Amino acid sequence: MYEAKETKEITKKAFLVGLAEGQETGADVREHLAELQELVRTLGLETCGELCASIREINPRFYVGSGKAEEISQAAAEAQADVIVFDSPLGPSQQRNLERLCKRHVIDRQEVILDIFASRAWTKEAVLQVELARNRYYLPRLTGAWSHLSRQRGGGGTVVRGAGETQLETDRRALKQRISEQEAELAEVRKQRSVQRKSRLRSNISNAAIVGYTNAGKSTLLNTLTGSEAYAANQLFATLDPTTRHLTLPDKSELLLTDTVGFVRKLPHSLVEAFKSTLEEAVLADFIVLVLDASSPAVMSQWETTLSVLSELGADQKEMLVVFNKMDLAGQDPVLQVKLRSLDSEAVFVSCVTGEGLDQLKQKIMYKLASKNALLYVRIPARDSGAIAQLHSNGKIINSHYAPDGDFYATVRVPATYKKKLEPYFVNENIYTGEIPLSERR
Ligand SMILES: Nc1nc2c(ncn2[C@@H]2O[C@H](COP(=O)(O)OP(=O)(O)OP(=O)(O)O)[C@@H](O)[C@H]2O)c(=O)[nH]1
Ligand SMILES: [Mg+2]
Repeated sequence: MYEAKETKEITKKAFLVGLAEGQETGADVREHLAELQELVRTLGLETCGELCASIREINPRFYVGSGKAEEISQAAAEAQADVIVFDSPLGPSQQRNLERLCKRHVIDRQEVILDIFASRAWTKEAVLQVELARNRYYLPRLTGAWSHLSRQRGGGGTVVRGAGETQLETDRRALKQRISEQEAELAEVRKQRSVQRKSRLRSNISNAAIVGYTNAGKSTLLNTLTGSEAYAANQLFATLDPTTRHLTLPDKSELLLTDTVGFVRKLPHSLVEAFKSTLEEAVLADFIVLVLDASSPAVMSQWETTLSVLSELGADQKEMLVVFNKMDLAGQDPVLQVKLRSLDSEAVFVSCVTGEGLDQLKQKIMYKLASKNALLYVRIPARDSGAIAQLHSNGKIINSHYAPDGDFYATVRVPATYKKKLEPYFVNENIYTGEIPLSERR
């Protein structure tokens, strides 16, 4: 299990606060707190107590009413907590007021997620994206007497919080400066990523993005299908950088599969913004392979979160292939299966551990590809050399030969949108074999 060494020394115990707002029930809050506990554990903190409450409206001073804030303060003191973690997003001044009242660090789910991302970021792009997201989050919080937990940890800390106003002003200016530098650097990275994408698009191979809640098994699925070795582990946000692998299906059709960063409830907006270029993989793919952990008791809300993040990215209308993973753990409970089917009647049930359902998944991918691509057998007359060149750049030639009279025969896979252009040359369309039929050979 992962442990953030630096954090362990500073903070050991976390007191969690979950609030039912609007239509949320007590069960919802407990589900959210169970996940928050997992997130906090990922940071190396142990949970020493928790408090659930429901609130009718958000109090501008403490987020909760002052009586409830007092209650939280006492309970955290009794539990000897080092830090209080709210599942709800706290504004900068609410956070400050709570810290003064409780005399402890007070953070929210968003900051926990930002810190996990910071501890996971290895590549230049991921480090840059996380630091930018953190700095944007910290800018309005750069004030007050409490030297901040995360700042002490020093992950993305570029500015040391000073004691007086003047120091504070200097810090703010420096942080703003750093943010605009990072924005410029990230714009450069985005440019490079779009060049890579263009070359992938030019390759005429369909693209699919694997998306889903964190820990659903996305990287494992990529590895199982393509035999690659992307990092997969039983931890939250194991993957921050997209990995693309080539998949050849039993019918010889091909696909580029990209594994992406996982989603979570209340993914901080600054992170979604900063990770846009990574998350755009989902927007730009031909279709989405949406993976869900069927064994998780929270599978329904994970489904909703995944769809809402996709909609925030503008990718909720994309074609999707829904995959319920970890069926070895979920078992054969018919009630669960009906519940999952109700989310998507076309969904595939798989287990990356036992291999169950993977053949069916490949079948479905093949059907998807067949609807996007056309497999054609064409004859291009010898005099039409321009058309032959175009065929090479727009499609994938599976096999070909020149007849004695110089005519060019080929079995090609082309994007469905290009098929019309080849109509004058059709010998046969929608053939399902890479072989040129004998009857057509001269
Ligand atoms: N039992 C079981 N475990 C699985 C299955 N698929 C994946 N896992 C495990 O689930 C954990 C998470 O898998 P990952 O592939 O890292 O999940 P991910 O969706 O890529 O997670 P992030 O990158 O953190 O978003 C790992 O410990 C896997 O071994 C499965 O079908 N059955
Ligand atoms: Mg992963």
